Amino acid sequence: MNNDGRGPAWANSLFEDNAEFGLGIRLTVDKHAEMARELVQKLASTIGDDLVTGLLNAKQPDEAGIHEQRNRVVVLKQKLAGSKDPDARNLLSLADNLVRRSIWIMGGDGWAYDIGFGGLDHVLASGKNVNILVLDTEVYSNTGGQMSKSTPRAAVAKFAAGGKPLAKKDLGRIAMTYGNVYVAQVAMGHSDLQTIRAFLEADAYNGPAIIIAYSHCIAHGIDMAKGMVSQKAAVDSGHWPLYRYNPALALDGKNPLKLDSKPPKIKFEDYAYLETRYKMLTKSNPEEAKRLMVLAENDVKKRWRWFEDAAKEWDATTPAGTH
Ligand SMILES: Cc1ncc(C[n+]2csc(CCOP(=O)(O)OP(=O)(O)O)c2C)c(N)n1
Repeated sequence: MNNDGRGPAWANSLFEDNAEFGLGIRLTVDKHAEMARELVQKLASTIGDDLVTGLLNAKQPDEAGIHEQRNRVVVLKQKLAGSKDPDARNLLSLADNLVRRSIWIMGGDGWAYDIGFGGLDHVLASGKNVNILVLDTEVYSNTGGQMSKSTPRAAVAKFAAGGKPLAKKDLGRIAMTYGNVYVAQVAMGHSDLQTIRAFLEADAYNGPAIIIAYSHCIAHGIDMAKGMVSQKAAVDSGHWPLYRYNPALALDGKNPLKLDSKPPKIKFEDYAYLETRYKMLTKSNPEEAKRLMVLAENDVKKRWRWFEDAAKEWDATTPAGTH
């Protein structure tokens, strides 16, 4: 909370309806804002033309714009205070909704990739202005490290004691296929600047946005005091490409995809074997560890090539970014 008593309001529902719950809050806020705008118009003679115009046409892309709108709402409330008119009283209770609100939906990979994926997909396809943050630990952490669809090939997890045989699901690429969804992949330990950029862009984007954040975890079998070292190695190996896909750029005929990390400079295994989740298979089943590591390295190369190509080539006639 800041000195004015303002800050994020938090609510949580169930694991399986997290995305839908957040969408419901978005729809409610939008409806209240619409009702407030109608009342502002209805009460224009009491409120005064200048304030009505200011309130209804306010651009609020950033903090400065939001601050100005908050000041207008203060003046509006002063004008309405004490009125017995039911419309004025109604507007008083709705007026705060005239200030833009960001809605953030947060959860882990078990939620986003698996159990809550149907809901997440529905919310992405809604076109509504919500932001989604996936804290991707590549396992179900809270319940003790079970495999999710985000677990990379060759990593050992509960239900994948012999090493995960299949490649990691690529949630970012799935989201990108919609064309009107802002998508970013970030790793604070590699670039805090790129992370901040992604958050600001996601928030400013008028539509659904999803940020997938590499989240080191005790279940990886690492020294948690050195989590940022793992984050950096994940990016340097190409396992975790940093990128931002902003459909707003496509509307200007530009390539919406920006690859923010450099080509792999260490091998995938140089990153993976920093972590017990990969290393333990070399002890329990060295042959299988070798076999899976070759396939995992190939997963990384293939994914990297896809991102590199997509960031270079852009067909400006593709009508992405429309919603
Ligand atoms: C529908 C449902 N299934 C299972 C659970 C049990 N559960 C609680 S937390 C959790 C793991 C969550 O994993 P993830 O989404 O990756 O988040 P993390 O713990 O990694 O932050 C599970 C399976 C639940 N609460 N609801």
